[in-house]
Amino acid sequence: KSGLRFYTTTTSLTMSTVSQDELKKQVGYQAVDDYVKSGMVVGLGTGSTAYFAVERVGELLKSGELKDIVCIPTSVRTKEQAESLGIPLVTLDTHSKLDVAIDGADEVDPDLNLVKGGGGALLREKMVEVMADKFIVIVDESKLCDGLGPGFPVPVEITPFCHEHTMRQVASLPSCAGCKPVLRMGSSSNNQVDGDEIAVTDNGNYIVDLHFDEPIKDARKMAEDIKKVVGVVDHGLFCDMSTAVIIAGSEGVYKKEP
Ligand code: ABF
Repeated sequence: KSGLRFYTTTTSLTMSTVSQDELKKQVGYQAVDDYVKSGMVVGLGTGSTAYFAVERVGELLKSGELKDIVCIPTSVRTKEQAESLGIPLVTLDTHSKLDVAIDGADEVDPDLNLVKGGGGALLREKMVEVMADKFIVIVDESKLCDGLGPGFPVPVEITPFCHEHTMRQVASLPSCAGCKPVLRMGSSSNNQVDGDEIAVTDNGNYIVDLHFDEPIKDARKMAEDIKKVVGVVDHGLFCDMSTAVIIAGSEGVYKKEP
C-alpha cells in the first residue's frame, strides 16, 4: 500500500480471529494515542468506533497521562458516555476552535471524502469537525469504497416542516439523479431500526437517506447542490475535511492521508 504508514501488522493472528469490535477499539485507541495531547480541545465523535476513542480519552484522563483537556461531544449519546467517564465537556459556544476531532464514518472513498450520518448525528458532527485543526477518521476496512453512494445511503437532515416537499426538491436535483429518497424511521435517529414513527435527530429534525445504485460521480458538487435546497439543514457528505484516516484492516492498523 503506497504512502501508508503501518502501526501494527498481524502476525499469527489472522484478522478473521480478530472481532470487528477489536478492530474498532484498535483504531479508536490509536487515534487518541497519536493525536490527543494534554491541554487540547477535543471533538468526540459518535458511533460504535468513536465509542472506543471516547473510552480511551477517559482512561488516559483517569491515569493522569492526559491532563487539562476539554471535549466537545457530537451527540447526546456521546455526551452521556463522556459524562459517565468524567470527561470535562464544553460546547462550541465557548470553544469555537478545536485542536482535533476524532470520529467514525460510514464510507471512505480514495480521496478520503466521507459519507457520515448513519448514526443520525451528522449535523453536530459536521459543526464540530469543520472547526477542528485536525479531523481524524477512524474506520475498519469494511468502510473503504471506490466511490461513495452504493455502499451506504447519503443522509440529509431536513426540517420537519413540509418534509415531503423538501425530499422531492433534493431528489430532483440533477446531481442526485437516480437516487431513491427514503425517510428514516425508528424510535430514534440513533439506530436505523424500522419503526412506525419518523426518526428525530438530537436537533429535532428528520433524516432522508438518499440511496444510489451507482457511485456518485461528483460528491463535492452534490454536496453543494443539496446544501442549497431550502429546508435542508445539512447532509452526510464530508468532502475535503479528513486530515487522516486510521484503518484497521486485514494486515493490521494503518493510516491514509490525503
Ligand atoms: C458517526 O460514525 C456517523 O457519522 C457514522 O454513521 C458513524 C459510523 O458508525 P460506526 O463507527 O458505528 O460504524 O460519526
